[in-house]
Amino acid sequence: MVPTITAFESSPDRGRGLARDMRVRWALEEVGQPYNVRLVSFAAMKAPAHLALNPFGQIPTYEESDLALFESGAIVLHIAEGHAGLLPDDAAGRSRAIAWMFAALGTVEPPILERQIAVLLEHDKSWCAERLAAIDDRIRVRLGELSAHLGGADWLDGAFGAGDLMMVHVLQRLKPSGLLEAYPNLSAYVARAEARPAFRRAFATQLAVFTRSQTDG
Ligand code: GTB
Repeated sequence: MVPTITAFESSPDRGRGLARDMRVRWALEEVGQPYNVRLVSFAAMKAPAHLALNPFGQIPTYEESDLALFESGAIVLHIAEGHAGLLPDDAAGRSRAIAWMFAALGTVEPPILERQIAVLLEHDKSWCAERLAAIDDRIRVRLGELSAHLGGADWLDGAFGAGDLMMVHVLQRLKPSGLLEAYPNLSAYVARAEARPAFRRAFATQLAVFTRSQTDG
């Protein structure tokens, strides 16, 4: 059965691929699984039909037969477990790849999200510059650690996989900050992932949604 995912009807990121449906689209493209997209407005996300899929009223969600999932990490893991291509065949390699998914979401993403909140919602507060500097320090610590682990390798643990997909999507949100540029191997890592045909297809599809939402008014 072709799964259906949800995405913003009109994404606040203006088609830059930063909303979390992008991770799910990318995973589906990597494994060659066709999918449908149901676009939802902000109002629809908070209405009972969507809350039945995601109690927090957010995108993305994933529906396939009688399975409904929310949380981008759980959705990407479900896709990776059901298809070849995003997780290694051996049990230890699979566990390590899942550890990298958790690392992306639980260790690297939180200070990056805090930064975005500070920039978007707290920029007019007297303490914002100080807070931003403290957050940036925390981000630099994580980037330094990640950069040291990656070294000269192409991917985090052998072949490209679900851990890289999640990590790259998390790092992409740092682009406007300029923080990533101090770590050339991480910038190259992100660029390498963005050159993957599956990434490009997923990116183009979500961009087309935004472009259409602008022309349709
Ligand atoms: N932990 C959940 C997951 O990983 O799936 C978080 C899901 C989430 O935050 N979804 C956001 C959402 O639905 C969209 S992606 N927000 C609406 C709401 O909470 O009411 C977050 C996002 C939004 C905007 C940008 N942007 O403009 O750059 C980037 C990312």
